[in-house]
Amino acid sequence: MKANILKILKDAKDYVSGQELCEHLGVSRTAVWKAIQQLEKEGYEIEAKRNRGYRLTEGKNVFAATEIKSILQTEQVGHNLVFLDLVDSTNNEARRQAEKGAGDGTLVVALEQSSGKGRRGRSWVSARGAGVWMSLLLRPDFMPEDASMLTLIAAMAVREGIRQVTGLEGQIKWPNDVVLNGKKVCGILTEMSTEMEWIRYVVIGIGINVNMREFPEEIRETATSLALCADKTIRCAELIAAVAGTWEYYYKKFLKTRDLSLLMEEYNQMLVNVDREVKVLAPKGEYTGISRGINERGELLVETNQELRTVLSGEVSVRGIYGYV
Ligand code: BTX
Repeated sequence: MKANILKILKDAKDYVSGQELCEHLGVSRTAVWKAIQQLEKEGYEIEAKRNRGYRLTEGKNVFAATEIKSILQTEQVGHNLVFLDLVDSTNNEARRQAEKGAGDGTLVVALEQSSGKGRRGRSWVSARGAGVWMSLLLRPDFMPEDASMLTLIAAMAVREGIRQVTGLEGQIKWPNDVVLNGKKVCGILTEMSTEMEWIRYVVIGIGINVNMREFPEEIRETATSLALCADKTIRCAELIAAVAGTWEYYYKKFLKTRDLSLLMEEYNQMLVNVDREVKVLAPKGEYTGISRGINERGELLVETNQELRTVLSGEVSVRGIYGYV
């Protein structure tokens, strides 16, 4: 109900009488009043005037569940929204939610992570309220070997969500980073639980540096944020809604063919280092070659001495030859 009241107040831009809100939502005046109080606690400024009703003061940058819900335009993603103040890792929380039976499309968002995770035991810096730290729970009915493509789709969704909200044109660093000005602005960690040949669930963890202005020493050279690139504060709730919407758009296309054949052309346009020399750091040793973009399975094609090698995600890291990107 809070999100509905918020939506009505946002749309009206002027006073809305308590009576109107009651009638619209089919609840009592006391219930409306209580919801307004809760919205104020979340950080909204709401004027209440006798005989006129309630009016929302515009321009407040609120990062809370109600705000996200009031602007989400998805069919499914985020309708079950778990919003936490502090959590170890939103991926861990999404897994706990999955074990308790949470459904496909559940979205876990936290203001802060105490042990944000990267791949292979690395950690992810997740400053409080300064980024989007979220995990999407999926219960797909395809095979485990198809799941690595989800990371690529999430990267497309983030890249496009960033563009919609900020106008910034990021690039994808295969398989799981989004970069701006040659620096990492987003990392994606996909985890899954399988049983025999079947996926029980997949968790796609997305970390986007939004309003961070400074980074710890060890990532200062390689990390950036949207605020630094756009030179303004960005609304996290708006970004979450945009990424959730673009995710649904791309994921639907993926489900039509269960591969990236409808997406690879667009993906390759977003990809950094296409037709340039890259270094592949594989477990059996490293080699260099020319990146030729992905195929319909999401594998990276790297040309070496007239031979076209396919690089599987998860197996390797890829670097441009001049540093991180
Ligand atoms: P990755 O293993 O590709 O990248 C991790 C590496 O990136 C670290 O070792 C460090 O060098 C660098 N790094 C750490 N924090 C940041 C940061 N904030 N910005 C830029 N570079 C950084 C990437 O793994 C996958 C990250 C997923 C993070 C999300 S947040 C929500 C969800 N919950 C969770 O625990 N992880 C995911």
